Formats: sequence, structure tokens, C-alpha cells
Amino acid sequence: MYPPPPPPPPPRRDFVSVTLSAGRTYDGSKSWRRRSCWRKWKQLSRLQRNVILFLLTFLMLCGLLCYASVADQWRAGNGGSAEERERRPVDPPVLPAPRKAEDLPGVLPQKPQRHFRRGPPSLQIRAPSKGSEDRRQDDTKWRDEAVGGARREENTRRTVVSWRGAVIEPQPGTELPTRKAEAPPRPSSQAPRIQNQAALFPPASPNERQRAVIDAFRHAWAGYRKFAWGHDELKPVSRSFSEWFGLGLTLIDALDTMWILGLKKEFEEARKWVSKKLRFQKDVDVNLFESTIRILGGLLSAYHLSGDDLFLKKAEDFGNRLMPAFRTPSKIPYSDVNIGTGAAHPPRWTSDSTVAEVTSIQLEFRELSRLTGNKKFQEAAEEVTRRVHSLPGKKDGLVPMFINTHSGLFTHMGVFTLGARADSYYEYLLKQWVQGGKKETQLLEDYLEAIEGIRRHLLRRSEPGKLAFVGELAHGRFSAKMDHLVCFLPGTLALGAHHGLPADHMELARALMDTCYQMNRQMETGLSPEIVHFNLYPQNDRKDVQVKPADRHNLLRPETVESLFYLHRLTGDPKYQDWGWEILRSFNTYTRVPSGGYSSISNVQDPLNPQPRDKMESFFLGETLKYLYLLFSDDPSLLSLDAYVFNTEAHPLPIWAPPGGA
Ligand code: DMJ
Repeated sequence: MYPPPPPPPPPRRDFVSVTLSAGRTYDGSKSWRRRSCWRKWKQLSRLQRNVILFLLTFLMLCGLLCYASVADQWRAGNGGSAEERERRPVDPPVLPAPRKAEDLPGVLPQKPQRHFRRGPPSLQIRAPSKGSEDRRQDDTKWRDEAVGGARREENTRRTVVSWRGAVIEPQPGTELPTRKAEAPPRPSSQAPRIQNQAALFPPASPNERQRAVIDAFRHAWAGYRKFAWGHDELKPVSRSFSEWFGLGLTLIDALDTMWILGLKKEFEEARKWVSKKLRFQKDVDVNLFESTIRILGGLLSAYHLSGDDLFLKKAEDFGNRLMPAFRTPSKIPYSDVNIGTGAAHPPRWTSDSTVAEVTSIQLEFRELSRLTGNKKFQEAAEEVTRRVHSLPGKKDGLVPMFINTHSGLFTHMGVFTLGARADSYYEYLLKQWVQGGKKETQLLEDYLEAIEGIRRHLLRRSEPGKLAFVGELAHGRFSAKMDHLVCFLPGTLALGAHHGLPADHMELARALMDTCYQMNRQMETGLSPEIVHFNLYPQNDRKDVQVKPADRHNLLRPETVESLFYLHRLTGDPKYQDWGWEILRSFNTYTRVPSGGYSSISNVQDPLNPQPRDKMESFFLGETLKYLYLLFSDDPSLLSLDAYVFNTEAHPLPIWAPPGGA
């Protein structure tokens, strides 16, 4: 038997799929789908196939382009390439490394700072964050703005700081970059000058307490020199600095203190910086008042003490650059002026200026005119005094806190305080009268009337200790609130009594001095808070001095020790020196930063954690330490109060016609 013949080979087919599919059902396999697609593809016309190929190519190109762009973005968001990531530090430091400005490559200390603009003293009035809900109900709006300003202080937007903390931005159109500041006139060769003042300050050997002040100054200066040289303020905790005007504020404010303390080496180094680095031709807004009392006052005083013309030239240059502030419809100056462009403007939200600001620049402007022979400084400043003198809206010599630069009238009427925004108005009435040789009776009358107004409307006694204090009046309602700033008043009253004003001014000075001392003494750290409230009610068992959580900070302010200096100098009572010594020890215990400098603190009632705020205000060197040094001196001829008058930043200026003189 033969086996059956094999079946004939299948005919050769072009389309395998067709062949294979015959007699087979769809099984969903990939190979089946491929074969089916291929058959359909071959069934398409050439045109159809070309269109499809074109579309596919186009879509692939689009896809490639999209991928490239998304990949770039992803790289950017994730730290870039490995190489780029390697170049960056793993953890960039939160604070700049502490370096002297001059060491920074490409950064000059005098370059205008367009950010990190920092606020003036009260700018620091900010509640410890946990106590913000306890903020005073009777706080005025400006103080809230100050707090807001403080919190924005590290904002990188270009901001300008006005009076005590309110951060503002320049108004569009108020800056005229092409306009030049006035060219300074030549100093008058006729101007009476005090030369070779070094002879007035033989290096008398300081006593033990004075040596402690010198030590404190050296420590503060060491911090500034190391970490903030040429900048406005030291941030001692972070070993860094902050800028306000970008003009070496602390250095200028401290010049005369160094001279008085006998720190000649430090003085010479600072003088060199003024000579080589201090330039005023820069696009920066300064507050008229703050820069007048600190920079103009500091330079004039350094000139008088050292006899060095450099300081007068700088003062004259700076004074010229401030003059555009007086170009207002009312002659009441704007709060801010750009010393590079000459553009002046009020704060953004108002056309008001602060009364204390516009009435506390006269000592400096008058002295600048006397020295240079150019009357324009004195005339501009005295025009303000004249206008304020005749304004309606005062209450027995007490002035409101605001004045409008257009109308020239007081605004926000009916609120009276001896604290922020009004304080130095009263101080400068007396001190101008003294400066001018006690001839300008209008100033004296305004001062005497104001002191009577204080007695009548603002003076009360606390319970149970019967401490005399100066409160505030708002629309007929008395508030038992007193700023530490008011502690300038005992010293001013004592100075007036020394210059022949009624003896009861000295009695009031003594009583208020006791109170200011208690404002320090009753705190756990021995340092006064920024604001206190006095207890008025004998029936409750509260202490005399009350502090609200938002007011517990201390900014190293001078007012208590300033008044202690006057009271000791003019009464000879050593208890005032002892009180000052207590305060210096408290500063050393609670505010001294080991690496250099002193820091303002947030809580004077917590000796275990006073909470350093990382800021050393320029007035700590300009005023606080200077007044402490003078307080501990038993030599009344050291900056005699018959020869000098101190401006509100503690810069001594000569009395024009001392008693007994021509
Ligand atoms: C200083 O700038 C001056 O003393 C000014 O009159 C008030 N504020 C500070 C000090 O507290």
C-alpha cells in the first residue's frame, strides 16, 4: 500500500494575512491586527497614503518640539542640570555673612540702597507676635501703620520711611531725576567759629563709672565696625547691618560722643570715612527731621568740638540738599526730600507733616546759617516757627500732632500729647531761646504757655504711689498713657529753670524725674518699656505703672538718662548718678550682645528672655551713652550748659551769646 499522496503545496500568495486568515477566526492577537492593518493600508490609494504620511510626520515634529520646551521648564524648576546644581551652595545662608561693606566686591557703602530701607526708632514699635491681639484699643492709626511698616522692613520694594516708622513709597512724579540739588555756597569767612576745641576737652581721667561707659561705647563700636561699617545701623545679633538713608548714620551720630569720651583713634578712623566715603549726591529720600537732627546736627557738633572744616563743609552740602523740602505752598516743609534729585514730598497717604518734625530742625538750620553766613537756612526754618506760633487750634499752648503742608493749618485737631509727634516742639521752643541768647521772647512765651497747658490738661498723679506723670488728651478725654519719649521733659524743665524760668519748673522736673526712674525701676529688667499706663484708681490693688503687652519693648532710648544728666548737673544730687548707673548696668545685663554691639529688646518684663530685636539704633551711641558719660562727670564745665545747648539728638551746639558775654 502506498501512502496517500501529500496535498499539493499552497499556491504562493502575496498577502500572507489573507491566506492565513482563511478558515481562521479572529483571535485578537497582535499579529492578526498588524496583518489586517497592512492589508487596509495597501488598499488605500497613493494619495490617501501620502496624506496620512504627511500628517503623521507633522504630528511627530510637534511632539518633539513640545517635549524640548517642557523638559527645559522641568529642569528650571528642579534645580537645573547637575552641573548647575553643583555650582550653588546647598543651603544658602539666611543672613548675609558679616563682612565690612568695603570688603564686599563691587559694593560701595555709599551706593544708594533701593531696598532694606529701615525705619526710624519708633518703626521698631511692633508687638511681640504672640501679644498682637492685646494691642491697645486707644492706639491711633499712625501707630498701626508704623507696625505694618516695621513688618515690611525687609521688603525688597523700594520704600521710603517717614516719621517714626510709617513706611511709604515715593509718589510717582515727585522724583525728578534730572534735577540737580543746589550748588553749595562758599562758607562765609566772617562766620564766628570755635576753633581748636580740643583744648576745651583735656583728656581728664575718667572716673570708674565713666570708664564703664567708655567700655560700653567701645563694645558697641566694635560691633558696628566689624559688621556694619559705613552703614546706617548695626544688627548685632545677626552680625549684619540695616540701611535707612544709606549715609553711615551711626558713624555720624557717634562722632561727637567719641570726641567727648576721648576716643581719638576711633574718631580719626571715622573722620577718614567721612572724608573719603561720605557722599550726599545720591538718589535717596531722607526724612527731613531725622536727618537734620542726626546728620546735620552730628556734623555741626563734630565741627565745633574738633574745629575740623571737613565737618562744616559736609554739613553745608547736606543742608543745601535739604532745602527743597521747604518749597511748599504753605512754607511748612514736606516730611521727605531726595538729597540727590531735590524732589520733596509728603508721605503717600497725606499731605500733612508732623508738628514735632517741622518745629525741631531750627537749632541746626540757625547754626548752619550762622556758620556759613548764608541766611537761607535760618529764614526757612524760622518761617515755620512764626507760622506755627500764630496758628489757631492750640489748647493753652499745647499743639496738635499734624500740620498740613498746603493749607499750613493744624489737622487732626483736639489730640494733645508730649510724646511722639509733638515732643520736641516744646523742647525746641526753650532751646532756641537759649541758643539765641534769651532774646527771642516769642519763643519763651510759647514755651511758658505750653508748660502751663501741660499742668492744666495733662499732668496727673498715679495711685497708690502718687507719681506725677504727663498723660494725653483726645477730644476732651484724658488717657493715662505716657511714652518713654516724654522723659525728655524733666531735663528740659530743669534747663529752663537753670536759665531763669520759674522755680516751680524745677520742682516739676524733679517729680517727673522720679516717675521716669520708676518706669525703669519697676520693670524686671530695670529698663523702661516704650509706653506705660498709670493707674488712676486708689480702690483697685494695681501698681502705679502698668504695661500693655504691645508696649513692652525697649529701643535703647536716651530720654531717662538725658534728664538724669540735666537733673544731676543742675541740682548736684548724686542720687541721679546712682539711678543712671543702675540703668547702665541693666543695659549691660540685658542688651549687650557678646560679639559686639547692643540690641533693642522686646520684653523688659522678662529678664530670662528679654527677646533681642537685633537692632542698635544710632541714638544709642549718639545720645544714650553720651548722656550717661556726662551724667557721671562731676565737672560742670564739661560741655557747660551755659555755653552749649544740646539738640534733640544730644549734639551740643554753642549758645550764641552766653550770659555775661557781649
Ligand atoms: C532721637 O532720635 C531723638 O531723641 C528724638 O528727639 C526722639 N527719638 C530719638 C530717641 O528716642
